[in-house]
Amino acid sequence: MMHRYDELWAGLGLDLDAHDRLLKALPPTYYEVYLKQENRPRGMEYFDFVINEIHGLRIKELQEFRQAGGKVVGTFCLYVPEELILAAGGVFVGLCAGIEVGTARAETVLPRNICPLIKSFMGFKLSRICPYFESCDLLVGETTCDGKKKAFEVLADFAPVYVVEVPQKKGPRDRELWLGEIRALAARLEELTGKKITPETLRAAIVKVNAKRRALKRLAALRKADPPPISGRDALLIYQIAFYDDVDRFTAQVNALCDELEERVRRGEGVVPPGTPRLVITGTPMAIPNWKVPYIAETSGAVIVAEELCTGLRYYEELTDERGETTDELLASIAARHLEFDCACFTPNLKRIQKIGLLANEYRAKGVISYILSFCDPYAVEHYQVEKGLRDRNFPVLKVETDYSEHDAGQLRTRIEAFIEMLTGGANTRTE
Ligand code: BJ8
Repeated sequence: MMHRYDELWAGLGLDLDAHDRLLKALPPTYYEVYLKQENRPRGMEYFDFVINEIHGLRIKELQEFRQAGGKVVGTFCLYVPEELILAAGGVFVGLCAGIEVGTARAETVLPRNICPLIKSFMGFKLSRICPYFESCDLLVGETTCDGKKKAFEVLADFAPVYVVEVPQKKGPRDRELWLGEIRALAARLEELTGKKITPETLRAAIVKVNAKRRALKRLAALRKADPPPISGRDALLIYQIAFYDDVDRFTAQVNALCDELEERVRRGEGVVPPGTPRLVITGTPMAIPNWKVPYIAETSGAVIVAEELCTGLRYYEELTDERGETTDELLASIAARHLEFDCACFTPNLKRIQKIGLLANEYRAKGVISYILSFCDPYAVEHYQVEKGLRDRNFPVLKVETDYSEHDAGQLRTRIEAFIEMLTGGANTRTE
C-alpha cells in the first residue's frame, strides 16, 4: 500500500488526478512481476520499500535538500556524469521513463512514431505527473540519438535544459571535443549550485560513485553461479533504482544483499533449479517500470543472468581513475571513462558486439535476446552486427522490437517460449 503525500505533490505542482491514475497502475504490476516470485533474497525488501516510496520518501528528501539550498539535476543518459553533479554539491536523478503515460500530451509536440522512451519522458513533463521532473532545477540532455537531441529543444520550452554534445566517434579529435564538453558542463553546474568543483569534491564524488559501481559489479559476478542466487528481474530493479536513490545508502544496501547472495551461492541455493536456461539481454535501456520482456522470459522457463544495457553492464562496468591531483586531471579521467562504454549512437561500435559475445560466454548463457525499443534506429540498425557477431560465436539470438504497451505481450510470450524451447532442445538457429 503506497502512502499518500498529497501536500508534497500539490506543492510540486503535480496534476493530482493524473498522478493518482499513474500510482494505481503500478501496484498490481509490481505484485505480479516482483512480489509473486518464489525464494527471493531477503535483501530485496529494501528495494521493494524504495519502489513503494518512490514518489514519497525520496521526493521528500529531495525537497528538504532543495529547501536547504541544494540543487537537483535530472539526466537522460549515461554520458552525463553523475560524479560532476555530486562534486558541484548537487543531487542527480535519472529521468528516463518506462511507462506509456501522458502519450496524448506528448503527441501534441512530438511525432507519433518516435521511441517510447522519449515520448514517455515528454509525456511525464507535459502532464505534470512525475515528482522527479518537478523536483529538478536543471535538466541535462545530450546529443546521442537524433530523437533525444531534438526532443531537448522542445523540452526547453517547459523547463531549464542544458545539452552536452556527445561525439559520434572515439578518435583523438572526438576525445578533445568531449573533454571540452565535460569542462563546460562542470562550469554550468558550478553556476547552478554556486559551489566550486575542487579536486577534493571531485575525487570524493568519483570515489562515492565508484563504490556504487563496485557494489553492482559484485552483484553481477554472483549471477554467474548456477543456479543464480537472484532473478534477472530483481537485478534489473536494482540497476533502475541506482538512478534515483541516495548513493551511499544504495551502495550499502547492494553490498548487504551481496553478503546474503554469497551465502546462497555457497549453499547452492538459487531462484530457479540448476540447469535452467540462462539468457543475456542486450539493447536499449529498460527504464522503470519497464519490466515486460524480463518478466515474460523468466515466467517462460528461463533466467536472465546479465544485461548489456544502460540499465545493466554499461552503467557499472567501467570505474573512473581516482588518482588525479588537479580538477582538470580528474575531469579528464571522467571524460575518458565515459568513452569506454558503448552506446549504439557511436560508429563504429564493434567493441559492443565483442562484449556481448564475451558476456554470453562468461555467464554461460544459452542464448541472447536483442531488445530494441520501437523506432530506435541506432539499436535497430546495429542489430545486424549483433546478430552477425553472435552467430560467429554460435549463440542463438532472438530479436525483440517492442514498446511500453501490453498489446503484444501474448505474441511476445509465444516467441520467447519458442526460443527457450529451441535452446533447451539444443538447436542453434536464429529466431525472428
Ligand atoms: S548511452 S542507450 S542512455 S543514449 S532507445 S532515446 S537511443 S531512440 S536511450 Fe540511451 Fe545514453 Fe545510449 Fe544509453 Fe534514442 Fe534509442 Fe530511444 Fe535511446
